[in-house]
Amino acid sequence: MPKILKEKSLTSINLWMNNAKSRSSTHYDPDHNLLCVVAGCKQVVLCPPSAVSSLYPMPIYSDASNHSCVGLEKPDLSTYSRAQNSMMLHQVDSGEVTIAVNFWWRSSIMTSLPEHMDAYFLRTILRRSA
Ligand SMILES: O=C(O)CCC(=O)C(=O)O
Repeated sequence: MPKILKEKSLTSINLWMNNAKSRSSTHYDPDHNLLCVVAGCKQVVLCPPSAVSSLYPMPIYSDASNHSCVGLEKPDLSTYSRAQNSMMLHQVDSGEVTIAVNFWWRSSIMTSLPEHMDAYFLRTILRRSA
């Protein structure tokens, strides 16, 4: 574990592996993480919070409300016209063989919302009931 994280109270550790070029969706994460590339290469595009409205976040009631409707490369400007002003959130491109680990810890926003998963479970229950 990286020494700079020794004061952090980690909530999870994820392993990312791919054997062909890949691209993540454009999204934000409610918690913080440090992404460490162990082998291969990643390119991360980061966008400021001020760009969010230009990136058409998925509806808050959807299962993926932290994801964008548009990709960063060649967005469909006829449907998502504000995307021409934006770079946003983040998207990760991985090289052909890449292994990475990321270490996650609670953001202050998530710490102050300990029941944050309630909305997700409520949505899931309502959808199943409908
Ligand atoms: O490494 C990846 O492919 C995705 C990582 C990511 O999206 C993240 O750390 O938030």
